[in-house]
Amino acid sequence: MDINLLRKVFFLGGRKHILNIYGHHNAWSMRNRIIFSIVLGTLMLNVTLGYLAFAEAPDYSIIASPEITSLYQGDSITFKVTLASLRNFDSKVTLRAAEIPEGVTVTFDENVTRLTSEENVTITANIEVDPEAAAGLYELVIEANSDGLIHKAIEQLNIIGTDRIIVIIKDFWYFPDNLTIRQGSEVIWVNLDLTGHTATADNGEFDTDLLRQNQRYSMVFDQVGKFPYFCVPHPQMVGVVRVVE
Ligand SMILES: [Cu+2]
Repeated sequence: MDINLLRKVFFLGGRKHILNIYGHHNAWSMRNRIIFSIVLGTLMLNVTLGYLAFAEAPDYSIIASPEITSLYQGDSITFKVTLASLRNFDSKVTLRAAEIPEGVTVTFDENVTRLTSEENVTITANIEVDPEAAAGLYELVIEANSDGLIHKAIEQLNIIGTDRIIVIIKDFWYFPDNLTIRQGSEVIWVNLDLTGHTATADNGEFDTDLLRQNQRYSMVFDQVGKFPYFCVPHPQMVGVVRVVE
């Protein structure tokens, strides 16, 4: 049998240099062109199917506003959760607070709502903070669920300390590292690490000096303002105390 015929039929041609219209040799064999076409075709098909499966499916969005809510220990406040239909989404949506700090309760005016493309749905959420809840800046995660289609919104919750607030030093960090307190409140830093740490104000307003394990230092903040601080042996450890009226 003619070996050249076999090569043509089964694309075993190897390097068949074809002269193109510019008279240059074309290094691409017919087999490479076919493989390239198949790969490109498959990729485009995948992109198309992916687009149809995800982008075109009805969906919805959720946002919480305002982005950050501040309240005192023992207080309560409301914020808004807005749901919007995308691509004619029309279904029941259930809301819940998925992640909340200890001592905080979140309730919604409506837990279940029907969302249609007619209009956005805005639900009022109520936050209640126990007087014993730890002051600090937290993230509240609000989860919406519609038959397993889940979306989340994050509400920043700043619990303002009103009396005596403990900042734990552990694993080379301050907890909370971002603290707002009412004027005249006391902050106590307690070091739980084996390693010694300090909380030293950038501008010299206070300095705990080196705290050994289980040692503590107390400071009453009488002046309104923002007091960033850091750890002298580990300057990457940083925190801030904000004092409000
Ligand atoms: Cu340190």
